[in-house]
Amino acid sequence: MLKLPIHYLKKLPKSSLRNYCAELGVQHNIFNRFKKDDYTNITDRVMYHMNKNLHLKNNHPLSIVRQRIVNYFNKTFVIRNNPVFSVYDQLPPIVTVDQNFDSLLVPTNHPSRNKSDCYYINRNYLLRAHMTAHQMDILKTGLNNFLIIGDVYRRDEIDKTHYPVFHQIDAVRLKDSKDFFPDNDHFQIFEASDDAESIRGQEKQPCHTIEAVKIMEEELKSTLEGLAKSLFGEKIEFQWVDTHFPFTQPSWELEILHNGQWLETLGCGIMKQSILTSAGVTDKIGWAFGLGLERISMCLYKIPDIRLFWSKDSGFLNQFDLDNINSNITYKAVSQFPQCKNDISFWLPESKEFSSNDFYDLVRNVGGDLIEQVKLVDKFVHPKSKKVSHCYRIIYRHMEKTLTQKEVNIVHKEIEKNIRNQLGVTIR
Ligand code: FA5
Ligand code: MG
Repeated sequence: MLKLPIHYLKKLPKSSLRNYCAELGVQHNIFNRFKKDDYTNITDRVMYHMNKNLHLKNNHPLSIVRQRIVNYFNKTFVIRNNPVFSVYDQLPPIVTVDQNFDSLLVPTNHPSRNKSDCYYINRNYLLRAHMTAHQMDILKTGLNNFLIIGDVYRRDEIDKTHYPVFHQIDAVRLKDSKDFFPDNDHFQIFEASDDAESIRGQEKQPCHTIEAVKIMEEELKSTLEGLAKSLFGEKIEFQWVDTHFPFTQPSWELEILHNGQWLETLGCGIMKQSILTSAGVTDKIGWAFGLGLERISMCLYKIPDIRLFWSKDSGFLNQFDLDNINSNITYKAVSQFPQCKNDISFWLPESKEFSSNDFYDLVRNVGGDLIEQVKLVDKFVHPKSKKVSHCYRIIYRHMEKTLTQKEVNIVHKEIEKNIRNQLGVTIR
């Protein structure tokens, strides 16, 4: 059995959780116990981050950006002075494989399902890898406009912009034919087509009329451009890039120019009609998007490192004690402590699979937030034995003090010991 951390169970807002789950018609699995199996790969360090609710914390930059985005939607979409978007921001992060993937048409062989990319509790449950995992449940309640906000978990590289836990806002907006032109009874959203849904890429889905799709695309893009301008100012430079998601078609990404580089901030598209059909919605077309709160917040406040969002240092948090959440302040580094670099080289095991993400997790598990970056710097195949060697550079930096090489060596040795035992590698 997997023991969930006590702080997670203690701090759960049980009543609100029960209400949400009842409202959604789902039984929440936090009340279940979780059997471990061959898929279990969730680490203690990741569990430690569960239910911290940074996106709801007073004066936290993620919470400020969340509020500004919700405010933008409440201002932009109103009927008779009432905001139309419902907000879900306390859904707990344990979801089923069905919620995270199947309900969203993610193919069974899609790489995003791999053990090396997700934190699985067991074969049936995982920590959600995106907020879209709740889309189907909320659609089934009959809502047409909603935002879903929370923490998501992915096994990923380690650097200044990637952390195994980050936060997303997802949105859905549905319209029926009357919502397009209230005075026009003849406007059609759907057209008959013999084509299967399997056409990919940027073409519209065969069941939609081109007029409906174009109007939806225009509303989606102008909504998100308006959001970018409301956050970053009118002068923000952005570009749209075509992309692909299993649950939308066509699909796009919005990139904004940040420090001279294009940074992906969100993915979006026209919702796959078969998802709506499965949710019991037969007369509407929808758009959806998902954006990363850390990315936006890092650009907005010039926060240089994603680990800072988890800092308990008052030097960090006090800077976001704002009188007006719309003020665009610039984060000032409390102080910059030096990095320590240590390399680690090893032969990969011959009889066992090796994934870099397993290595990254282990490094993070042992070194915690002392780890700033881990990079594969060299790969080498021995010409005779055909054995494969990897060399990684681990960069250590404490956010609040200077690390000595001696302190780093202790952690580094511990990492060596752990990878030898757990990953079966041979240190060179
Ligand atoms: C998704 O997660 C889709 N569910 C988004 C979506 C929803 C598309 C609904 C269409 C309809 P993606 O993996 O690209 O897509 O992540 C969305 C955003 O989350 C990214 O644009 C980025 O801003 C942020 N993000 C993704 N990975 C990370 C990471 N490792 N660290 C910080 N932010 C990340
Ligand atoms: Mg993406």
